[in-house]
Amino acid sequence: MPTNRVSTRPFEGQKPGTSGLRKKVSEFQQPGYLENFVQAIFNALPPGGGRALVVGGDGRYYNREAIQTIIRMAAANGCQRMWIGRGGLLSTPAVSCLIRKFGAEGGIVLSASHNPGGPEGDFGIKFNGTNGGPATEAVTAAIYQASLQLDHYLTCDSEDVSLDRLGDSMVEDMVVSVIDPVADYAELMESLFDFPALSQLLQHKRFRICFDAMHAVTGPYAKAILEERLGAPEGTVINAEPLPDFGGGHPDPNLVHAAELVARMNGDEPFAFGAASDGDGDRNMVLGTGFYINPCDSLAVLTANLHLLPGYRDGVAGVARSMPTSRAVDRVAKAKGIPCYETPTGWKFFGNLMDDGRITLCGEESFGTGSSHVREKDGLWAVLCWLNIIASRQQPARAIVRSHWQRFGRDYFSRHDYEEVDAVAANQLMDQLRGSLTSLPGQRFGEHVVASADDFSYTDPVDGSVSEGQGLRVLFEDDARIVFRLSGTGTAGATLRVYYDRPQRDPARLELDTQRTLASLFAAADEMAGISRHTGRSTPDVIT
Ligand code: G16
Repeated sequence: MPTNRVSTRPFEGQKPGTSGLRKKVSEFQQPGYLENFVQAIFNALPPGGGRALVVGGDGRYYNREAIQTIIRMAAANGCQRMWIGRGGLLSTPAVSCLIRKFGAEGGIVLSASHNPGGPEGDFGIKFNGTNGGPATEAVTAAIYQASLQLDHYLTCDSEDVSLDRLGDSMVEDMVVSVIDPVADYAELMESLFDFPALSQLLQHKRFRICFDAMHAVTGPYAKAILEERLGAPEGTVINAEPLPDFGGGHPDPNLVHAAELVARMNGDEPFAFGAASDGDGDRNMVLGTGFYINPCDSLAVLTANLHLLPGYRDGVAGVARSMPTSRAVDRVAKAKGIPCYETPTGWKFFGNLMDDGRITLCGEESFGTGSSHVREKDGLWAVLCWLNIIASRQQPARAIVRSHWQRFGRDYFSRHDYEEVDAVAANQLMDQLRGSLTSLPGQRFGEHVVASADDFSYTDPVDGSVSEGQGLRVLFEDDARIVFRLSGTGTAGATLRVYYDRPQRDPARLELDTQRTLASLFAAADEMAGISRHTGRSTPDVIT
């Protein structure tokens, strides 16, 4: 079959953000747009690279069409072997699992994560490397450079591959295997957790749970593992069918968007535990009865208890958190005498630390938690961790968190997002604040006096690479902290994220209202950065 060389010209703006290239579906549907980015991936790989790839997506609108394009282009670019999840579905952690299991040279994930889908929604694509993790900064920079130099892409005229039938077929010289998207991932989970104990817990009459798959990719995984393998009652997983538009919802597992889960948890049925996952299955939100567990606390609690789980009996080598994530986990690491790394936002920064054996566990405030079993954050894994800890300690989630706070103290944490802000105004805010950083120490904002302020820069301890400009952080003398950064995952205007955290050690002050506890910091942030002046907004759009 002949290879077609199709002339093209670079598109502007194919620079990957925090996690791959995310744009409106309509932008991806422009002739040559997806093709250019895929060709840029192949051009950026080392010679002979990309011969064995795992490909899958979260099932959002345009997933199937994109996969057929990628199949033809991969064959024309010399790929020999490709594994695709049936129906074009693979969760992001499952892609990572399969790359590692098959020894593939990488993978292509089609997802815009928690962003809405459908013809008017978002689409995304990212490349994962041989370790199963998101491409490093050096690789994404190479992909971007390649995208700027394109004058052609390679494809072929093959028929569409049937994505719904398991089995192998040939496209040029490439063997394409359509595989069960769940089986290998489920096997990995079984090797990490105490499945008999989980079965007993989930079949207990007085321990009902609710898992909201939000009509996204985790549905089939959660049904297969929680209901079919572990015997949780049918209906435990709600919104289990992946839909191209996520049923019109916003597949972001937080208290606002996982509204059905929250309503059920607060309803008449006595649920002991609730959880939700996002579009591509890498994020998680966990809830106890009448109790929201902040992702920063979740990371700290998992770090303190991971040794209880069969796959982690050897202990935790070290932990890492993204810089804006609260410092709750730092104290657990200190108590355990293990290292704790502070990385920039983005899962790609954890990969080297895991590959080098420095960390076992990592997480972010953005509802991401994961371990070295794969190189992505993993929503369902985090839920199984919690359930296994509940089973092992024989305590409800709420009691586990409360006793954690009693032992380690609590870090009140909240993130305020100002979405679709005018990009020029958002950059002005950041530039002005950056310009004032050196003069901030010593200044008082209400009850808080600034101790230090900087623009976070990270030197990877493994390869020595330096990532600058990763967020403005302001630390106060009372140990409270504010972080300002612009999101790297939005697709319209700019999203300003302001992160607040405030440690509390007084055992009598561990159950206060978070927003009220942090209110004086909100005022300080507005005074120091002029949030309302620059954005024209008096309140954030999303509070987590
Ligand atoms: C991605 C990254 C995460 C990051 C999150 C938010 O997650 O993998 O590391 O924390 O975006 O990034 P930002 O604050 O730049 O928008 P996901 O789940 O969207 O792939």
